[in-house]
Amino acid sequence: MSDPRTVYLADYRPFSHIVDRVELSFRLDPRATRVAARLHLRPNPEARGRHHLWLDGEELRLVSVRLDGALLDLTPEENGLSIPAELLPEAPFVLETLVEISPEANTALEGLYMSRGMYCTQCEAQGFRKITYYPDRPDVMAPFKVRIESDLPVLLSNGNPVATGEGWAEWDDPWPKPAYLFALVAGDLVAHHAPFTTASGRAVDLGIWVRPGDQDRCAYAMDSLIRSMRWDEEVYGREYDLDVFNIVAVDDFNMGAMENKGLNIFNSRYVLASPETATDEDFARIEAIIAHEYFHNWTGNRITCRDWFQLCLKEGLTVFRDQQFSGDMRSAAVKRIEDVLTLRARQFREDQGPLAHPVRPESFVEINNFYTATVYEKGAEVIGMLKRLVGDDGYARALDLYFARHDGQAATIEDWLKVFEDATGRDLAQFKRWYSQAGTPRLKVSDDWADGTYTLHLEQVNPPTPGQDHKDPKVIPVAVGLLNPNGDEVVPTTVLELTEAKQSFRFEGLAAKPVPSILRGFSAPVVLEREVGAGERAFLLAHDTDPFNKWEAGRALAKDVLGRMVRDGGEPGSDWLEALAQVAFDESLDPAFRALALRLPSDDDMAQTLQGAGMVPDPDAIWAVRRRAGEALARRLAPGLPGLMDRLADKGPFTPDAKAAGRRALRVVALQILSKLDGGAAARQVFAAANNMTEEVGALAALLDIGQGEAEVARFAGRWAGDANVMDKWFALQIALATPDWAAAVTERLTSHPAFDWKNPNRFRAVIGALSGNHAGFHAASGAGYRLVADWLIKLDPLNPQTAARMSTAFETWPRYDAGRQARVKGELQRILGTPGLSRDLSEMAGRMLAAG
Ligand code: B3K
Ligand code: ZN
Repeated sequence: MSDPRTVYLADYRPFSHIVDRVELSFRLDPRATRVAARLHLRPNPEARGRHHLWLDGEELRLVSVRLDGALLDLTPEENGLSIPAELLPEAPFVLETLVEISPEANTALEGLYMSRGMYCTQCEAQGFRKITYYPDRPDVMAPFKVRIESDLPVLLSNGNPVATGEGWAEWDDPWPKPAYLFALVAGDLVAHHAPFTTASGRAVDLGIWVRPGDQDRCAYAMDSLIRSMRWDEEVYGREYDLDVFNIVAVDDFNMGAMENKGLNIFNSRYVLASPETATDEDFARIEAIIAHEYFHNWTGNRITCRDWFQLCLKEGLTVFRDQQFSGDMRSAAVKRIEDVLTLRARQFREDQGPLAHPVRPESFVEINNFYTATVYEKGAEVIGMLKRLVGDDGYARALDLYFARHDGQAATIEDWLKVFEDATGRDLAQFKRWYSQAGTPRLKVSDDWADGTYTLHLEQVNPPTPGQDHKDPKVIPVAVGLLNPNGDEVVPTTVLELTEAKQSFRFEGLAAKPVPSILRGFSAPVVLEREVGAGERAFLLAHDTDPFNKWEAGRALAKDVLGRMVRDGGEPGSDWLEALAQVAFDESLDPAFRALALRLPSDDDMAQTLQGAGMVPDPDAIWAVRRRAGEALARRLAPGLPGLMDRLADKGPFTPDAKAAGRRALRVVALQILSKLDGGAAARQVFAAANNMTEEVGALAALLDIGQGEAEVARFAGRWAGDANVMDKWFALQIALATPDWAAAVTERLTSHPAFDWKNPNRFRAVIGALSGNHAGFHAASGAGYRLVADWLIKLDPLNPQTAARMSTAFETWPRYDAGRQARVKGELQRILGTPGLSRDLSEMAGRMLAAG
């Protein structure tokens, strides 16, 4: 799809000028904030020849422009200001602009906006142009000085504080940065402080800034920050580089958090936590996101991206780093399983539909639409493969070279791969296809056995994706181990490198035909296709020494069982039930692992799996089968569950660590299984006795899942009415667990609840996102789910196009389903596309999704 506003990677040109430094001065006012900018500029020798100067700018009221002190008479264009070449000196010069903006009217939450009386900014990717005229592109890097004038007590910006007085503050960021990392915050805030001393002895004042009253919910985020800083020193040799590091929590935010230099801004739900209000999942997410944004200081800020097509350079790497960190802080095996669950649920889903795109896209209309699971999660997987191929030492050498060679630069994927080539001597030309070819490869495996030789035949199939019909074979690292029929490992993990469409690998000198454990640790982001019987899966679930593949065997078994029930009816076989019972009550296994093993594949995962097998998934049938399988599992496990729950109950005071969280996770899974048979008795007890949010919300979910819990829903709302982050859970849960026929109606009822503040992105996501996530409810054959989501996207779009576009991915799976559902989705997408004044964001998304049919 080509739009007149399409931007292409191939069109990259260096900027005409160099910005040596930037001085900004803000006089804050809700309706008329004045922004004065002094840009110290000179022609860029790399751009060759004389050029005009283009400054991006949107929704700005230009008051004046001066060049070396002289007023210029210029009329801005809709999206920027052009200063003709003949007016520009060939020597360094100073350009001063004065503009006026209205933070209060900014509902898009991009640029400078207000959230409950506080000023804050979000500039990535292209929000700085809504603050002042500037070359808003990541390859233009400069040091910034900022002065803020306001009556509000706390005034923050990037870098180090320089001076402050009654009604003003000045900040200085010595590190050259692109405009997308600019940040400003002003508000009535209080800080939770802690000191940190870097490995080389720099004293850093850490501050987490929140609304008065929230300061006692910052301890976990602060602890996570300190551990992240230490870890980056120890594992990557990266130290922090300013005197202060500030984090601010805001309630209205389009995403999770933002890595602005020295001043990270966070969605409050990823900062504030106490045992009573945050689930263990929340604690883990806070730890991961605090780490992620902190790690960006080196992978993103010190080394940034040359252009937005290189987004995975910072995001894939930073996700990879935060996953390593969480693996080190918690159980690496459990973390890997969770990451693969997310990858399949979000990225494989994206890759199988109309929105599939390469890790490094080659064109876009709205860059905000490319902050995707492919860029982030698949981007991280690609780095994991690279590490596996060059080894841990090679990876460490390549990273050292990356930091040494590119510090202070705006780099590309070519630069990134070159440091691996230079550090390890390996040719990565073929590997680079992982960045340019979209789609999830399918890895077909068969084997044979003769005379002590076992042979694995591997074949990769790279299915076509939008705009990419033909694909060349990739380098796929396939980690394999072999087990003896008695369960001993005869060949420990070895990495086979599949580089051609088809290759065979031989293992010689074996006494008996082994059982292969393939794709250990999920060594590549592919779909493994191999005919395996239930017996072999159960064997691997019991004996595999690779924890990922142990879990995967149980997962595959569950999918086989559910898939067969959808196709042929019937009840789950005893192989599966017995295998799960073994795991559930095996006290030698980590409770967190057991909890994961007992979780059934989601409806959406089943739909994806059936689609992959060439079937048209029926959402109602999947829903019904999943319930029946859950009940069969409950009948098998029930006798042991109350005892298991007793053994898992917290003995001492609450701690958020992985071990305690794992016990609670298994306890809640056990409760949810038991509730299918006991009419909710145990869940009511747990709900009443809970001293932590994990069990409170886990028990509520157990009740809602069996169509009960009316009293608990009311009690929960009464208790938490004043806490927006907790109330988001209340909204989401009721919709997520509504039965298919009722999901749209429950959503509709909740959208007229007085606390449904649809302009708040968290609340909008909690409600509308929960409906899109209720597979059978969203895909109800009547089309009621589709219609309701489309109505709300159309309503949100004029105010907040970014969040509307992001949530439109609810529709991305439509080609999977039957003709009736397809027609209904297409109708809704056409209705969205036909809405007058639709944003560039949402029209690009709707257009791409429709192009599939
Ligand atoms: N870099 C930001 C995401 C910005 C999204 C802009 N639409 C947060 C992160 O990835 O850390
Ligand atoms: Zn990031």
